[in-house]
Amino acid sequence: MHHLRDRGYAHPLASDITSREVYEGRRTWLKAAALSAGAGASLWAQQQAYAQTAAPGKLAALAATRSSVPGAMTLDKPSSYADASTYNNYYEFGTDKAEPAKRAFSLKTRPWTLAIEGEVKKPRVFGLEDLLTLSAQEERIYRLRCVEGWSMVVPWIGYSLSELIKRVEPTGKAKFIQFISLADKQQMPGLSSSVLDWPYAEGLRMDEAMHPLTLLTFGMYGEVLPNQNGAPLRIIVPWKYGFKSGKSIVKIRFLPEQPATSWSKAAPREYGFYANVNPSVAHPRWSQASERRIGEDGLFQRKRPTQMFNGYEAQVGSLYAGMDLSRYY
Ligand SMILES: Nc1nc2c(c(=O)[nH]1)N[C@H]1C(S)=C(S)[C@@H](COP(=O)(O)O)O[C@H]1N2
Ligand SMILES: [Mo]
Repeated sequence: MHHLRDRGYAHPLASDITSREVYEGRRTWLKAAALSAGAGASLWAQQQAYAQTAAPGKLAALAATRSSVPGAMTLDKPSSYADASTYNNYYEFGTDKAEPAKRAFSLKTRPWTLAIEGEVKKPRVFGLEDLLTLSAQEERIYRLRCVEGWSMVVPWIGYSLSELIKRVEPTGKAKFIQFISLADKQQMPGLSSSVLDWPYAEGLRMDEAMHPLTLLTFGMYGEVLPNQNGAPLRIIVPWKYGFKSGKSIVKIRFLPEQPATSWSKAAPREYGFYANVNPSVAHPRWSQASERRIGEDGLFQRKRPTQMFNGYEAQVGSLYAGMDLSRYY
C-alpha cells in the first residue's frame, strides 16, 4: 500500500512478477479496497493514479521479474501509459510528437531479425523469439531525459544488453558498438524527409554497452512495446539523452573505431557521441539545467533540476573518470 502512495504505481509486492494478470489483479484489489473503505477520497485518488499507469491491455503481456541491478528501480513516479505511448520522438514516423502514435501501425514487427556483425567470434542473425528468451526478462523503472528538455519515467521490460554481447564473443578489436534501426520506406512514412541520414544509427563505447544498466528492451508497463516506442526491440541507455536509445533495432555492429551517429552527422555542434545527461553542459539552443516532467505540466508546476548522468552517477560516473565532459559532450 505505501508503495502505491509513494509512487502512484502498482508494483507486485508479493510475487515480484509483473504481467498483465498481476496489473489487473492489483486493479481488482484496489476496487475492493475502495469499496470496503467507503471509497475514501485518498484511496480514490490512488486508484485513479493507478488506472493511468496501467497498460490498456491491448498488446501481449510480457512477464518480467523485478530487476536487482543497482539503480534500475527509480522511486520517481512512473509516467502514465497514455503519456509514454503518445508523446514520442520517432522521426521515421514524423517529427511531431503525436505522429508516431498515429502512424506507426504500419510497422511490421513480425517476423523480425537482429543481425550481429563485425568484430565478434560468433556473428549470427537472431530471430525475435530467440532474443525474447535469451535471458530473463526484468522490469526496470528508468528516467528518460530528452535533450529537448522534457523527461518521463517508464517501467521498461528487457535484460542487460551485456547478456547478448557475451554470447557473440567480441574480439579484442571491438571497442565500439553501433545500433542500426530499421529503415523501410514501405513502412515508415517519415523516411521521405531528409531531416536525418537514414537508417537511424547510434553507438556506444564497449564499456558503456556492457554496463548492466544498458537495457535491451522488449516491453513496457507489463506488455510488449507499442510500435511508436520502438517495437519489437530497442536500446535504453538511461544516463544518456534519449536520442542515444535507438528504436526498432535490426543490426548491431562491433567496431574498432567510434562510429558516426545520425544526430552527430546532422548537427555535430549540437549532438555529440557521448550525450551523457549533464546539467552543466548546455546544448547550443537549450540549457540542460532543468527539465519538464511530462504529466506534471501545469501553470504552477516547477521545473525539476536535471541530475548529473540523469541521476545514475553512482552507477556510471566511473566510466568517465578523467574525461573532459564539456569537450566529449
Ligand atoms: N529509430 C529512432 N530511434 C529513436 C528516435 C528516432 O527518431 N528514431 N528518437 C530518439 C529520441 S530523440 C528520444 S527522446 C527517444 C524517445 O523514446 P520514447 O518515444 O519511447 O519516449 O527515442 C530515441 N530513439
Ligand atoms: Mo530526444
